[in-house]
Amino acid sequence: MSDRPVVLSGIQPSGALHLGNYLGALRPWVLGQEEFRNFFCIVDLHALTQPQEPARLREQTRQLVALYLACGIDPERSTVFLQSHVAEHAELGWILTCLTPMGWLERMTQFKERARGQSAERVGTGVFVYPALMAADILLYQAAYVPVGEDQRQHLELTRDLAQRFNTRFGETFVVPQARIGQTGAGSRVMALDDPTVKMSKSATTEAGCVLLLDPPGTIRRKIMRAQTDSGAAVRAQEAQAGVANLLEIYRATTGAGLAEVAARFDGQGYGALKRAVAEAVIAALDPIQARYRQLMADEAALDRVLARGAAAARGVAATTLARVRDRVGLLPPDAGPGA
Ligand code: ATP
Ligand code: LTN
Repeated sequence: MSDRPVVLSGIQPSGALHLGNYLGALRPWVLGQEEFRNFFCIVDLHALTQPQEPARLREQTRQLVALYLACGIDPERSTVFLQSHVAEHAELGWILTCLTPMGWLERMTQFKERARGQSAERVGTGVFVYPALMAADILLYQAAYVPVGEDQRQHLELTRDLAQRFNTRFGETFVVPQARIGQTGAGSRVMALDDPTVKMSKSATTEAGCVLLLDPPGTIRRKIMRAQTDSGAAVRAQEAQAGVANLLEIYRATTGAGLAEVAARFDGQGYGALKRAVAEAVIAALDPIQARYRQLMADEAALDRVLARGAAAARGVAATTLARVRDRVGLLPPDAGPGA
């Protein structure tokens, strides 16, 4: 393997991707393709923590592969694969689950939010133990960095704690990974358009709050024009409240403009003008992605070939780590018997 630092990240195929996924995750991945040795996974086993209709899960998984590539992930330079194609994830996930105290998992905000208001009879156990599987995804590849949005910080801390716990108990085995959040400027936490106090999310927010990467231009315009703004009448970049601040951030992230430039352009302008500019900037950023996506979806066999190649490459690395882990914890190797 090359001596570039290893990066691993993943997205669940649990619904259509939105602008937050792009600005917080996919785009930073694309920008790091030269600098790092990259593993980009579609975490389909994680999607099973929520009820999924099988045909729909298959479809969303293919769509997500196409979107990875349409956003600029180059399978010649980065390893793109499905988590479920590399069985080592599930196996290391189990070993790490056994090392994870319940108290650590009970503190996870995402779990608390998903479980809120539901009885223990109804919340799937997968939602609870999921951070141990996420840790396995990362530690199998000895990743140094994990580029994610702000909402994943807590899961990354748990991954680091697990890596350290394993290393202390069984000897140095895992690289302790670092989260990379918002390294490329804006985008680490894109807020919902209709309620800028919560993050834009594919499952938790309303359709109106979320610009989907595949939304047609008219829909994008409508959603952004209806976005919640502040109680004032004109833009003041320095004193903007949540709604306007979010729109300014989206503008910055999609155009590459600096803070001063954005303030100079919009200060004193009405909210309508800001929204029109943001809508056009988002449409311009998404247009080439949508065109490329349509081309890629027209050739499913080519997408499957990318996944097959990615899984083979990923397995090679994952198997090496897992063999060491198995040995460290005292599991006999499968080829140790007579005649092996
Ligand atoms: P769900 O609502 O189903 O949990 P999600 O919309 O939060 O989904 P994930 O699949 O959990 O999306 O996240 C994929 C990646 O996108 C993660 O790295 C996550 O941190 C990032 N991300 C998600 N939402 C945002 C957001 N609003 N702003 C910035 N990054 C985000
Ligand atoms: N928990 C993440 C998805 C995820 C992930 C990972 C992200 C699963 N495994 C490994 C980075 C690295 C989420 O809900 N967004």
